Amino acid sequence: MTIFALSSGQGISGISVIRISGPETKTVISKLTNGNFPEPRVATLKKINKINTNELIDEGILLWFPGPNSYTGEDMAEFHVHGSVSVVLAIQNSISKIENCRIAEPGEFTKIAFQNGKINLLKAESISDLIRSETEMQRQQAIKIMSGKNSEIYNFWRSSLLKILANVEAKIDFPDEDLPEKIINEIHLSSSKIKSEIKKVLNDKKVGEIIREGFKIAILGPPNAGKSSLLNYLSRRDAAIVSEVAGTTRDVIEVHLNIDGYPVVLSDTAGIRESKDEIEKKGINLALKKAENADLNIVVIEPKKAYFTGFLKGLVSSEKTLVVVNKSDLGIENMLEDFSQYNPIYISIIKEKNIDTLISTIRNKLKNKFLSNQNILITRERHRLHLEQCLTHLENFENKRDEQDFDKAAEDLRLAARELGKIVGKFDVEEILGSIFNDFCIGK
Ligand SMILES: Nc1nc2c(ncn2[C@@H]2O[C@H](COP(=O)(O)OP(=O)(O)OP(=O)(O)O)[C@@H](O)[C@H]2O)c(=O)[nH]1
Ligand SMILES: [Mg+2]
Repeated sequence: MTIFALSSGQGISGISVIRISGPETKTVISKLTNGNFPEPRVATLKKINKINTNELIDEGILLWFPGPNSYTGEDMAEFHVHGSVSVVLAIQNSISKIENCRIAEPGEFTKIAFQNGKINLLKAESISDLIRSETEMQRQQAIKIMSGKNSEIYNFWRSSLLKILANVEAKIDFPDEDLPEKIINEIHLSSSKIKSEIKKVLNDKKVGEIIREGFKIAILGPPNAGKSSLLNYLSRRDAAIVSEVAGTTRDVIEVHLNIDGYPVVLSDTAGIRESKDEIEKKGINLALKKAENADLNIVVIEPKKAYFTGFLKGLVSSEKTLVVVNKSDLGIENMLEDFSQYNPIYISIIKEKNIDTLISTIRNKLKNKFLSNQNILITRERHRLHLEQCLTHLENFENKRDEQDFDKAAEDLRLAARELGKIVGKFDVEEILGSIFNDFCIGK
């Protein structure tokens, strides 16, 4: 099957790139262009016609990459045309009329590259991360994995385990020959060394995942305290409706921010109160869920209602909560409760007072959260699960010290090595392929 897709962004742009990969690539080129077939990897200016006619669609650059020296390993081509919706549609329409040509699924080019051994799974994932990266930190993390740093370490652990396995298997194959004491000691030493290295990587406060997904901050509090005003102020746009009506926000409103290079996902939520309104109740439930999953909760209240009840009372005693008293312009002298225990930050969004203190407090929390002295960072839950599984198998292995258990111990090692292989894509990959490539964009 030959696949094609718009690989550059949707909509109007200077240039659009349509990519083709598969055995019919040559046919596509011959049917859409006239004249000499282009030289491999040489940008060639071509008139691009509607299929089987001389009706011109556009003029553009054609690149021809014969396989296997291409991104996917198959024959590939790229049409660089004017970035117009109608030009792209006309070209795609013409290609789709050729037999065995169809539009690509999300991530399909990269999936083929992986299947043809051009890249490993970690690299495929990091390509997706790089495309999605919004901040410098996310870009650096993706490029580090893309260049193979993590793969090297996982592969090294895996090959060390396979070496141990070879020794254990030797014992099974030649049971009469005693393994020298030295080798048995080495086996245990090297397996426990790998175990402690994996443990160290797992004990990472999820920094890699937070970099990839963004540090999640939820704004919560009673209605009308100024939560939406705060979201708008921090994101420098009117993302949420602000009004003096209590209960304005119902849905969760999410904005992506870049604070000093740190990726942040900021959520504004419905004001929390007892409500009989079905829609408002749903909004409040969403707010509670956001609070649970957030890395930091900012609880906003106003001076005239400066007390916490119910859910908020529990939330403010949590370590991941920052208490903010907004509307300080209305006076904080008459606040009912002594708030010093919460270490609140007093701000006024309308008068733009003290918000810099709030921002620098958030900044410090971010700095601490993103601090890591790890050599490699886990960027996805998938990797974490495989590493945890690997540890379990290694522990099982270490618990089998008797000679008669050697064949079972060998199986534990095999399973442990397989878990590491799954991260890089060396074993049983079919079932995990779908879940990885599905969240790519089309054309990559
Ligand atoms: N005086 C004063 N009013 C403010 C300040 N910040 C926000 N307000 C006003 O407070 C009202 C409520 O603001 P919102 O941002 O909509 O409050 P909210 O917490 O999102 O409210 P809900 O969505 O209903 O839960 C609006 O009329 C704002 O203009 C402030 O610093 N001082
Ligand atoms: Mg609101």
